[in-house]
Amino acid sequence: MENHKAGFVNIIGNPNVGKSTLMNAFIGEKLSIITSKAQTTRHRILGIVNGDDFQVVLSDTPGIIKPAYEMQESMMQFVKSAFEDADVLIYMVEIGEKELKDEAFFNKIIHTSIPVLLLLNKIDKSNQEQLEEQIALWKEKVPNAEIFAISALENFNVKEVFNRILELLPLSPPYYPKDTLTDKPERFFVNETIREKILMHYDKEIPYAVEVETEEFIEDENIIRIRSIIMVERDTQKGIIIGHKGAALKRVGVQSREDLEKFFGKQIHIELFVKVSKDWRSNAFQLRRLGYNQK
Ligand SMILES: Nc1nc2c(ncn2[C@@H]2O[C@H](COP(=O)(O)OP(=O)(O)OP(=O)(O)O)[C@@H](O)[C@H]2O)c(=O)[nH]1
Ligand SMILES: [Mg+2]
Repeated sequence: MENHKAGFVNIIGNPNVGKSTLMNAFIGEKLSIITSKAQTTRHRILGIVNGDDFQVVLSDTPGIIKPAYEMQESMMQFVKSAFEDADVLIYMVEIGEKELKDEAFFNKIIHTSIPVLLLLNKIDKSNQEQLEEQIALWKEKVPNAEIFAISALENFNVKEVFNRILELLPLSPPYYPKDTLTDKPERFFVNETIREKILMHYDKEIPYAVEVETEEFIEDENIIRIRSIIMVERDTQKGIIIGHKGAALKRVGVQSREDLEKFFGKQIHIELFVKVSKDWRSNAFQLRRLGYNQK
């Protein structure tokens, strides 16, 4: 145990830059949901990589935004907490991006005493010239960071980043039992999988007006029976989610089932219901109940 290394590696950055894609690439499992829409991640999700002599506790966080309603305020609290307990900070940017929309966070990053790895992501979409220009730009903006050009999607340079993390981690016993993969319960992954399908298939305000809650998760030897509630803010949204003759909701159910069967390695039976909970995104009681921390 004397040579054991362990620590927290926290991933922060603007929405949609690929933070969750990176986390999943490190873990080798689909822990965090990924979509092309901004604000896909709403919570802080831990993903743990265990080795004989190390434990890397990664944390995926929501993209940094200026909060417009209470749920987003709570999302930014998750980002702040990720700052506070980091042993290594990963600041992720994507090709073509200029800087963090939130100046206060940006200042924290450039002045922190924690080692910062700046990951320039999505380089599969760039050419050599653009890449060099971007690296020079970020060197100037975040002089305290080590820069890695990566593609989280194509798993390019991800291993190199991981090796560097191992070098930077302090000597420490593990924080979690060595077979732990995440801090979130099974129902969380059910909720998130369903929410991912909703983000993928609906537009405008719908993705942001939806929260999912799993009421029943009953695991038998060969099958898991799930009943989940899709919560929306308005009656009109309920109609849109269900769709003509229930076809839209059915598609969400079928695709969620397929993903969850892979994730849990068991047959899944899933029932979905849609419920209106007026303005839940600004309702302190609902937010607390749904696991968003309140000040
Ligand atoms: N071309 C390319 N696309 C990527 C790469 N990494 C992520 N993406 C895509 O970028 C989009 C956003 O990825 P996410 O991992 O959900 O991004 P995020 O930073 O977690 O986003 P939020 O949770 O909304 O803050 C998805 O469509 C990904 O497939 C990459 O290396 N190359
Ligand atoms: Mg994310």
